[in-house]
Amino acid sequence: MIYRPDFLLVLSLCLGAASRVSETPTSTSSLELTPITPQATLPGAVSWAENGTVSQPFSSFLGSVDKHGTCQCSVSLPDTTFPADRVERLEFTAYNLSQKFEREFSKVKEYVQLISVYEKKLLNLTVRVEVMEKDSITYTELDFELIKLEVKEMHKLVIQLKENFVGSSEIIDKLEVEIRNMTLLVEKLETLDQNNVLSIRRQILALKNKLKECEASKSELVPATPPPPAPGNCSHGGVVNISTPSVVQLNWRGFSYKYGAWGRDYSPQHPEETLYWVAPLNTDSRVLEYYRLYNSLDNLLIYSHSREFRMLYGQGGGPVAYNKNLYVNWYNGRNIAKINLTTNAVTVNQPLPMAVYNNRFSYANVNWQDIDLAVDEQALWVIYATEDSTGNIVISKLNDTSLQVLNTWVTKQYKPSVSNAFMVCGVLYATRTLNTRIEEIFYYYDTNTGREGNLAIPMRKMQERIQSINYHPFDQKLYVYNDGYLLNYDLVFSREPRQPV
Ligand SMILES: *[C@@H]1O[C@H](CO)[C@@H](O)[C@H](O)[C@H]1NC(C)=O
Ligand SMILES: *[C@@H]1O[C@H](CO)[C@@H](O)[C@H](O)[C@H]1NC(C)=O
Ligand SMILES: *[C@@H]1O[C@H](CO)[C@@H](O)[C@H](O)[C@H]1NC(C)=O
Ligand SMILES: *[C@@H]1O[C@H](CO)[C@@H](O)[C@H](O)[C@H]1NC(C)=O
Ligand SMILES: *[C@@H]1O[C@H](CO)[C@@H](O)[C@H](O)[C@H]1NC(C)=O
Ligand SMILES: *[C@@H]1O[C@H](CO)[C@@H](O)[C@H](O)[C@H]1NC(C)=O
Ligand SMILES: *[C@@H]1O[C@H](CO)[C@@H](O)[C@H](O)[C@H]1NC(C)=O
Ligand SMILES: CC(=O)N[C@H]1CO[C@H](CO)[C@@H](O)[C@@H]1O
Repeated sequence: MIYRPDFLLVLSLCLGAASRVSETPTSTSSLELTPITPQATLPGAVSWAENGTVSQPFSSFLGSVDKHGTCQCSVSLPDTTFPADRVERLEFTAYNLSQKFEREFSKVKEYVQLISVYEKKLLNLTVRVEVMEKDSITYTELDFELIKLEVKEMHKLVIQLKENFVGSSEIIDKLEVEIRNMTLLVEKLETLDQNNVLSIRRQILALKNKLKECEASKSELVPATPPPPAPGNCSHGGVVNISTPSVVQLNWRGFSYKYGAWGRDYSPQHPEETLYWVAPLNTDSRVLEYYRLYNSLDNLLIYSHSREFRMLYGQGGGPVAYNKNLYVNWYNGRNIAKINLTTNAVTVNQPLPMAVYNNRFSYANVNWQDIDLAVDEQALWVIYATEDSTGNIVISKLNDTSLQVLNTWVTKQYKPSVSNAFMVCGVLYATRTLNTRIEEIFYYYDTNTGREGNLAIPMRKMQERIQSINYHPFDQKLYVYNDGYLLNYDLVFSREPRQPV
């Protein structure tokens, strides 16, 4: 290719549309096009002249930017053979640049579309939450205000974003991720509510209404339930009844995590403090690896502001929290580990003397719970069995600092025929399965007196198997893990004090 000496090279990059949206491409182009500025002549320009008659660089240069922001450069070349290859490269660069810009610009357009879709979704969500609120059923415990707040915040964000849209695509990228995150959160909340809490609450409400009707029809015969004793006060006659369950929710790992435990930390110095823990076992029904902490029941209910920890490894659904420590049976042995709930560090790991483990004498229908820890008004306890006890339940009071056994009681109740157990005021209560809907508190052992005996307190349940039971002395509730669902029960105590022996 031979060009005439008076050849005028005009490079025109149509970047006008680009600079309207973003400033970066303009600066990028000026950078990439430096080879045609006078100071930086095309590298090796001299050598193009095949015969050194005129071996000088460009004879003149003109550059201007028109009112559309279009960059125009005019170069007059000396009388010589034109370096076509370099022009081609330049043209490629220009082409590359405009391509790149097209891509960026289309990305930006995509974001605008995405954002308007999110905006619609958010509006929809807000409306739906409002409809749910107007529904005749009351969801007092579910803090819908929180959800609404989040949605509103997202909405505000989207509007701000639209207004300030002339910013760089990097900021838009970040905001887009944030919005996507929040949308996901709200969507997750929504599905969780719809699938679990809301529908089960409806069932429970129907059940409660039926019970109320039933009670009303024989109200003269049923004595009013006595007021509960003061929290931590044990001057009552023990458990005589239990409420119907209130379903708190499905555990955070989902429906397939049927095994596990949950509860509320009890710190005798600060009994009113709220720290809830949820520990679904892995699906092998054995390994306790992950657990979550919530600083309030509201947070637990909407699965928010949790702290998640991993341990290596707990075993079974027997753990309990006491004084901001979690006590668990350590994997594959008779050890009990004490885990600091602030740091998740194992601070003590101590064998429980004589205890059997690994399904030697676990509970009926519940595996890997040979060692079940419990907390009540008086102490940290462990419920287990030994070969010497021939599989009967053994109760030991533990020093919660050192995990040394302080005292031990051997009962006459065979552990594998019990579905679970808990401690209240130094009294062990054991349950058994009557059918798929009803469990029964059928046995007690009082460590204060050494007395044991039978009870017949029916305990309704949502799912077939009670995986674990934990008692909390301050709210006097049971925390039950029922095949993946977290249930709460209120205990009813006898007003007559226990007779000392
Ligand atoms: C144009 O871009 C392609 C790939 O994006 C690259 O391989 C090529 O070297 C570029 N050409 C120039 C002249 O920059
Ligand atoms: C908004 O919600 C209604 C149901 O309430 C649904 O039919 C509709 O598809 C939703 N619209 C969007 C954009 O999600
Ligand atoms: C979005 O969520 C992911 C994972 O949940 C997280 O790593 C990321 O930091 C979040 N981004 C923003 C901007 O919140
Ligand atoms: C427990 O309650 C009983 C009666 O309500 C009261 O007499 C007793 O002093 C209380 N005990 C403690 C330790 O608070
Ligand atoms: C025990 O509690 C249940 C559920 O609240 C109630 O229906 C029943 O009447 C109570 N039984 C006694 C003996 O108080
Ligand atoms: C847990 O560890 C932290 C940090 O070492 C400590 O401040 C806290 O007192 C510990 N908690 C308990 C209950 O021991
Ligand atoms: C529990 O163990 C700690 C540490 O070994 C000890 O200081 C404390 O006195 C023990 N408490 C009881 C009641 O034995
Ligand atoms: C073919 C020819 O004449 N080449 C000459 C071009 O100019 C250079 C430098 O001026 C000479 O070295 C070459 O001999």
